[in-house]
Amino acid sequence: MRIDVVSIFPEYLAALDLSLIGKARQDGLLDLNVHDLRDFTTDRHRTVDDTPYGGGAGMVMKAEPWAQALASVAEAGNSGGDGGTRPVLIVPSPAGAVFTQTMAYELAEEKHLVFACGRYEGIDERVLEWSGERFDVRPVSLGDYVLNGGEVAVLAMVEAIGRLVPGVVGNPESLVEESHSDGLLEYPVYTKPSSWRDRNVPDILLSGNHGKIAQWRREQQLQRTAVRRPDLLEKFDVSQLTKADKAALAAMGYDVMKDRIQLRG
Ligand code: 6GU
Repeated sequence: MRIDVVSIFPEYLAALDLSLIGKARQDGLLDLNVHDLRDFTTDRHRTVDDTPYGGGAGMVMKAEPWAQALASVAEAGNSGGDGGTRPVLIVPSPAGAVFTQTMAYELAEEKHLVFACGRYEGIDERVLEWSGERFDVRPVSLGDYVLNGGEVAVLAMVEAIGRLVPGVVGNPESLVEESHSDGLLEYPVYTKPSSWRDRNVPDILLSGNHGKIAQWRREQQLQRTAVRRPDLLEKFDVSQLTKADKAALAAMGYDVMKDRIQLRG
């Protein structure tokens, strides 16, 4: 997979040299390129922003440096020259659609992702319109809070997407049993020693009874999701529930209806 990131703070993205994603780059699984937006300006001051039309606080990112940068990375990614599938342009913004694990899975299938990191009050809207001619444009948000720019969001998204690219995570089994992969939060985990500061690992995990352990973990997932993320439980696919799951949910005060799970009362 090829990934291009355009930012006025390319140093922010240095963390992508580290750990799993850094290794994937070294191994040639991820072809990650970070570009400085200012390299696409033509004035002496390398200007990337200006005052907003209509007035108001802050500055807006100018269109032309973005057009130059995006045209350049679109061209660089089109090495086949066959005009195949359009690259996806991800525009991090608190005004975007919320980034989810499902979105990460979909984006992990793409050949070429481009991230356009806005700063200040955002990028001139005409850039997004213009980009639609050569990119599949997706404004994406991490959640309902405000960051100063897209860079930190890109670190999160590249990590979430990159780890799903085949070969990046050494043991693909570890992708199967993790939070959100099946719509539930992960069960709690423990390691040695079995007794630590008067706290013991649950007996069941020391029992060697793998059927019972699997059942306990599933119950923990349901319970944890009910307490921490009732919104996830309420949109959970009921057809994925076993008889034992339904019994566990009933014991926690949930009614399993035909098409959804609902808190009793
Ligand atoms: Cl993707 N960008 C910015 N600037 N702020 C955010 C965000 C993204 N997601 C949540 N807040």
